[in-house]
Amino acid sequence: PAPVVYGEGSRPPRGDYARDGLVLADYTCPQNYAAYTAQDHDTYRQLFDRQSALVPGLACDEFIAALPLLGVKDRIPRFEEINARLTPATGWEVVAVPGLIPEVPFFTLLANRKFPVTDWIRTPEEMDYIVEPDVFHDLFGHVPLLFNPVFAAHMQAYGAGGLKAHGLGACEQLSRLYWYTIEFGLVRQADGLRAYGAGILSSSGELQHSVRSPEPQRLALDVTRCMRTRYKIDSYQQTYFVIDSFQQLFDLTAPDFTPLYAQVQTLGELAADARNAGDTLVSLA
Ligand code: HBI
Ligand code: FE
Repeated sequence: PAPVVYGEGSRPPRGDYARDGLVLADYTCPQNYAAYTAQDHDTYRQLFDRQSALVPGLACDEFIAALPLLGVKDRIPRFEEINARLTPATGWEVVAVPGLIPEVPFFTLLANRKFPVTDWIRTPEEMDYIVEPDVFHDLFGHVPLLFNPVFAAHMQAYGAGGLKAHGLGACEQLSRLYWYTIEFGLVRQADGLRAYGAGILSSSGELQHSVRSPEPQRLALDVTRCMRTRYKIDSYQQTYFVIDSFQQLFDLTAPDFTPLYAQVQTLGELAADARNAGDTLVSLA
């Protein structure tokens, strides 16, 4: 299959896409549960135990409330075990994919409330950092918030918007919105800043950094500013975008983005750490 372009830079997908004809046209494949080794299950259990101990006070309330709904945590879950709870809750279904997939199949799955979950897990050597999403990043980072009706509706709308963006040649701009919200977004709660982005929630180091460090700048989410802002895929973010609620995220991203894409073209791109007049800074306190 074609190499997958993932946002700002393409990298060779790691999964086994030619799995003797088991990878379908929509890039989904069966979760080959028997292929997991005892080490794979142990890696999942260690990651889950370490990360769930870190989330109190750093992850948003909705994530904390939904995390137990993943069910098993001492082994890699069977995706149908998760779907038994997820589908009745918000109509979403977890489907297995061999890794990063091209943007149109990705958006198409989201638009149909199917969340693509990579079916392999990292090696023990990659415990602290992995470039490409694996089953732990996808299940621990992304799936709990799919139990939240407003966030689940946003994710479906994002998929539909992605198919429109593809038609407009605006996927790179939309991938920045995905990056700075669904992957690395922060939310302001009454008791302070919390993480809701999957890339943060599944990272042992960035969870603390994103919510507590004075180093990065934090901006109130403005969709145009966000889509102008380049990002790096292999270091902590230098800029985080903050929402006040998932309802606000849904409302901000509901309108047709066509005029915003034009504005982004006119105003031009900004570096990941750019300071820009007109930004609304969000303080740590
Ligand atoms: N594929 N499996 C998978 N998971 C992702 O999160 C993903 C993808 N392909 C493309 C992609 N994300 C991003 O480029 C989106 O912004 C489209
Ligand atoms: Fe992700």
